[in-house]
Amino acid sequence: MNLYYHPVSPNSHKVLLALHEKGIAFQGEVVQILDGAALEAYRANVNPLGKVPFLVTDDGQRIPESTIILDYLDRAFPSPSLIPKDPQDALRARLLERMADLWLVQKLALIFFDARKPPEKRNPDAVEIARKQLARGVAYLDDAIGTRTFAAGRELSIADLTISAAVFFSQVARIPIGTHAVGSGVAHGAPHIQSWFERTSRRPSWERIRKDAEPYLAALAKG
Ligand SMILES: N[C@@H](CCC(=O)N[C@@H](CS)C(=O)NCC(=O)O)C(=O)O
Repeated sequence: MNLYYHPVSPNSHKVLLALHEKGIAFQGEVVQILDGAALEAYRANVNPLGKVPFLVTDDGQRIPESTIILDYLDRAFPSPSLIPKDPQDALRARLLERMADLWLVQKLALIFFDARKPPEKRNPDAVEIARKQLARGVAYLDDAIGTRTFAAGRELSIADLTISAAVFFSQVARIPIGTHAVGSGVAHGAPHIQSWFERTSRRPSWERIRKDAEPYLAALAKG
């Protein structure tokens, strides 16, 4: 099984967390998504959508979309399950996973990539809307997590994977979700997310991801 990914990409982190938590052996293929020529070669030769993560299974299935890859992995490698057996908990896990993707990861990505553009190509209106929606998403998830050990159900689930990937990326993007203000003029503390993330990010799966990301984070910090 081959996973095309980038070590700082939150959508890749969701999938890497699932692979590590389940102890699945795989071949990791880093795609340099910030290098235009490398990304174009990947789009032409591997994944016509030009996005990571992208999974190629041993029986030849080619699966884009991180959430669908999580679904595939949970069916193909059921133990430990990352989608709760209890239907209500499963619904909650899927809901919080979607909320973290749509309201956190996607808004953070918009803000992050806008800031990397030359000033004349930036879109301050879109960034302002994204910041406000990000703050709403953070408030929703902070309330949903409350004092729970895991975001949904009694065990780690896809909700924990995607929310923690979003929080890690918020630190990379320097819009940290936690006790800091999120967005311009939209101060929002997230004490529940912060204490949950402190615990969740101590898992060995996160330690592996942080180690893999280190050189890329150092390069990003240099600009
Ligand atoms: N909805 C997709 C989004 C994938 C995505 O946007 N991946 C980013 C990295 S986190 C990417 O490949 N960016 C490269 C680009 O857009 O050029 C998923 O969940 O897998």
